[in-house]
Amino acid sequence: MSNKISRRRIITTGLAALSSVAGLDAAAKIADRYGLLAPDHQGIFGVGEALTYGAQRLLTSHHSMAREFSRSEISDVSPVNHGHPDYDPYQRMLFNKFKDWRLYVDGLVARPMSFSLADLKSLPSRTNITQLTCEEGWSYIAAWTGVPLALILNLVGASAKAKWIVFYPFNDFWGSIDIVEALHPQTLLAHGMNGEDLTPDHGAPIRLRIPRQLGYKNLRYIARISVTDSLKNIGDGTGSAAPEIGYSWYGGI
Ligand SMILES: Nc1nc2c(c(=O)[nH]1)N[C@H]1C(S)=C(S)[C@@H](COP(=O)(O)O)O[C@H]1N2
Ligand SMILES: [Mo]
Repeated sequence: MSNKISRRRIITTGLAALSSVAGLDAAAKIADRYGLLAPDHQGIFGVGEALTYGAQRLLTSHHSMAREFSRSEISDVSPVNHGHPDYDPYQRMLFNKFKDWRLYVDGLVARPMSFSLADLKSLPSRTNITQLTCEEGWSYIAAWTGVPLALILNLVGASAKAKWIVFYPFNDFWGSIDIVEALHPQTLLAHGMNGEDLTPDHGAPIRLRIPRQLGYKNLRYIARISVTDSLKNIGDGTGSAAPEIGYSWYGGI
């Protein structure tokens, strides 16, 4: 409890300083209402993370869009960060051209569903030409085509209580995003890149394409998506595998 109060005070002080119009009380109410605490915040480092997360959420709102580019700006080379998983069951799925693959969507939903790749490709799609930026210092521009994640969440009837969307890929690099990011119009379950099917190295059969966040949030080779109101009991409770290797849960750019 005391831990919660002190965290809240630090965060709301930061919000008040940033927004300047809001007094401390108003900032406290906003932080409470939106639950502006990143799931991996803890101790002294967590405070910085929570502040950035809370401040960006207030300042950028639901509607801020990542920059989109023209076709002529698509990069000639699309780097790959480590290849696709070289072990079963991914290799088996790949061998069968993902005919046996299904995307499972479960959790706080009215209708748990699974989708074949053909199902996903038959849904309305969008193409965004955006930049993928890796935290290691490289980036490239590509055209990603896929189903808006919001559409999938509507199909399965995600609960109004939904706060986090958790992604389980074929490797152990699982992760999560919040519902605001999940419903953002540029957030795609991408099955295509530069007019072709997604290659294995770029995340086949589908990857999360979330251009407002750094490369490491753009999870590849997804097998299952789960909707939840709490990350506490998932993994170590910090919302992804990323904090375990030193990356913060929030990768906004
Ligand atoms: N499942 C999974 N997704 C992942 C990764 C990973 O190791 N496993 N690496 C991430 C990182 S650090 C980056 S920069 C991007 C790279 O995407 P690309 O290889 O398609 O360029 O994928 C991200 N998605
Ligand atoms: Mo990355």
